[in-house]
Amino acid sequence: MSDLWAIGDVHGALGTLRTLLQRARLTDFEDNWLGDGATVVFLGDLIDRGPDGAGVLHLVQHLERQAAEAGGQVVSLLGNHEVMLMAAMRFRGPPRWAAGYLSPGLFEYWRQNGGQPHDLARLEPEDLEWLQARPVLYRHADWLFCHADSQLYLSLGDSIEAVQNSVQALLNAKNSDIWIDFLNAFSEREGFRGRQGLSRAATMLQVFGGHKIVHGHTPVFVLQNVPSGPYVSPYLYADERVLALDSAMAYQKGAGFLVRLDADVGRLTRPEATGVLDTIFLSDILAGVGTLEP
Ligand SMILES: [Mn+2]
Repeated sequence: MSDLWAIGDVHGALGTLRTLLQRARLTDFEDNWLGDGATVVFLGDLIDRGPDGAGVLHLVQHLERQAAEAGGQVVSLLGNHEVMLMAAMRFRGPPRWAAGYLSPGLFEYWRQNGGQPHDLARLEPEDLEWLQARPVLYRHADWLFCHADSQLYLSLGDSIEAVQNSVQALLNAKNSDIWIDFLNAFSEREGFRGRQGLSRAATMLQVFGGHKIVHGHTPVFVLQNVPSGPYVSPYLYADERVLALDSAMAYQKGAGFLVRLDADVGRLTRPEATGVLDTIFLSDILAGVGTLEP
């Protein structure tokens, strides 16, 4: 099996992302793909909150092209912030939006949730097309990747393809109420916690395939009830069937990790193992390395 890497919510933290990718030797210092046949999965929420969401989006698109040429693969999932951004673009329509002509304020909703108007100014129609085409679920070997620890996915279909089709239909809806309902369901958290969460995770794996779910969306430090910071690591829970990877890299100086998942899945089942082989922490790399997002 070829190398498999995953990274949680980047949220505009372009400098951190570049450092992590370079350190993993997935890119060179000019952001060119070095990963050969590797697969890198981005778990969604590339944009908003941090300083350079548009830059992150364009870097991921660039790597997607270069990886494909080299026989590798970059997979970038749909996150709720991608949906929020699309809603903001679609239902903006100033000055009419302000008068409630098109929407009850999806632009404002996006902005209040970390939307950065300077990112919008740098996005092209092709970017919107790219966002609209994001995969919602992705399965690779034993891993099932999704953005959110939400019940959403099971309500959208009983196969990866059916979920994709449902989401495509939602993203084509002209009625902003449909977008709002979708966003509310997508923003739910902690759906894999507790007894109910355990059975929900088991059902998801049964329906969509795979042995473990990998998600972003809810920062690890929130799920673990620990202080945020650079020493937070991937979190395996729900009977070790769910792996959380949102490192909160845009929130905290020195936070951020990139994880390699192919090396030894068995190791994840050992209770004493903290995470996965070859986790690259920003805190390990930082001495003297560039600038970090505030
Ligand atoms: Mn999210």
